[in-house]
Amino acid sequence: MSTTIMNPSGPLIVHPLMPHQLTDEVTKLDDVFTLCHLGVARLDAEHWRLRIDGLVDTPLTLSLSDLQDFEWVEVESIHQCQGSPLDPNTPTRRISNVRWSGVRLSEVLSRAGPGRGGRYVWSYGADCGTLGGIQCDSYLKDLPIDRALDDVLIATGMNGSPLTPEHGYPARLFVPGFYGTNSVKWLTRVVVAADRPDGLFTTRFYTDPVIGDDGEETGERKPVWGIAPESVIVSPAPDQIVGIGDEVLVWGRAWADAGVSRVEVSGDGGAHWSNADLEAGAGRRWQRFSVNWRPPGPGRFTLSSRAYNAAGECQPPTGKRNAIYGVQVLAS
Ligand SMILES: Nc1nc2c(c(=O)[nH]1)N[C@H]1C(S)=C(S)[C@@H](COP(=O)(O)O)O[C@H]1N2
Ligand SMILES: [Mo]
Repeated sequence: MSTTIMNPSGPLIVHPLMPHQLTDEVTKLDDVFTLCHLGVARLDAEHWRLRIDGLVDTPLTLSLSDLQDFEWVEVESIHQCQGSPLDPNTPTRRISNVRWSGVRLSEVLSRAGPGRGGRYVWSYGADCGTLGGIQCDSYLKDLPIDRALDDVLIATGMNGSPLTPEHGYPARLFVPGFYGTNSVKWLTRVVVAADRPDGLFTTRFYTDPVIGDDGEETGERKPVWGIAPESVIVSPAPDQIVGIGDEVLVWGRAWADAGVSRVEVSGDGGAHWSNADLEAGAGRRWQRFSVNWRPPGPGRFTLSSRAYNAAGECQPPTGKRNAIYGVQVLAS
C-alpha cells in the first residue's frame, strides 16, 4: 500500500486570485487556490493503490497503471472551495476553472459491480491530522451514488499536467459542480455503502441548515454538495476610475452546479437590476456575462451582479457563502 508522509507544517491554504484577476478562461495552475486542511500528504506513485470495496460484487485494488485500462477523459469545470468549515457563511470566492483529466469513477465502479443496496460512495484521502481541535485518521467524504455514477472523475491531471502534491498527487476525486471539499485528494479508498458516514468532514463540519417552504430553518442539516449560484464582476476592478459619460463594459464570471440561467447587474448597490448578456452554459465551465453601463454622474458607484440557476435560486445580499459581490468604482 501507499506510504504517506505528512507535511508537519499543518494546514495549507493558498488563495492567489481576487475576482478582478479571473481574466483567464482556464485558470493557470499556479493561480488555482489550494486547500489542505491537515497538511500535504506526499505519496509515492509507484506504491499508490486504490482500493474499491464495500457493497460491490468484486472488490478491486488498482495501481496507477491499472487506471490506463479505462477510457481517458478530460472535463473543463469550475472548482470552488466553500470557505472555512469553521465559518461557512463568509464568502471567500476561491474559484477556478480547470481542465481535469483522468478516468470516470463510474467505469471503475462498474468493474467492481456496485449493487446490493449501495446508496452512497465514500472516499478516503491519505491525509490525517486535526481540524478545530478534533483528531481524524483520514479525510473522508461521501457522495450520493447517482452522482458518483454520473460525471465524477478519478483525476490524475489538471490543465494537462500531472497533479502536484498539493493538489492530490498521484490521484484524487473530482466532483464537477460540487464544492471542492468533496473532491478528495490523495485518494486511496472508495467504498460503496448503504448510509452516510459520520465524520469530521461529513456530519460534524460541511453541513448546511435545511430551509423549509416557509423560508425558515427546519432544524435538519444537509451536506454541502452542489455549488449554489454565484457570480463576480471581473472588470472594472475595485477602485477603478471611469470617465463620466464613458460607456463601461462590466463583465464577469457566473457559475452554479448545473449552470446559470440568468445574471443581473446593478449600478447602484442593488437598488435596481437589469439583465446582463450571458454566455450559454457548456458542461460545468463558468459562464461569462457582460453589460454596458454609463455612470449617471460624478461620484462613487457600487457595481454588483447576481446569478440565478434554472430553479430560480439567486444569490442573497449577505449572510451566505454565495452572497452578492460588489465593486466600488469612481466616476470623475
Ligand atoms: N484528502 C483531502 N482532500 C481534500 C482536502 C483535504 O484537506 N484533504 N481539502 C478539500 C477542500 S476543502 C477543497 S476546497 C479542495 C481543494 O482542492 P485544491 O487544493 O486542489 O484546489 O480539496 C478538497 N479535498
Ligand atoms: Mo474547501
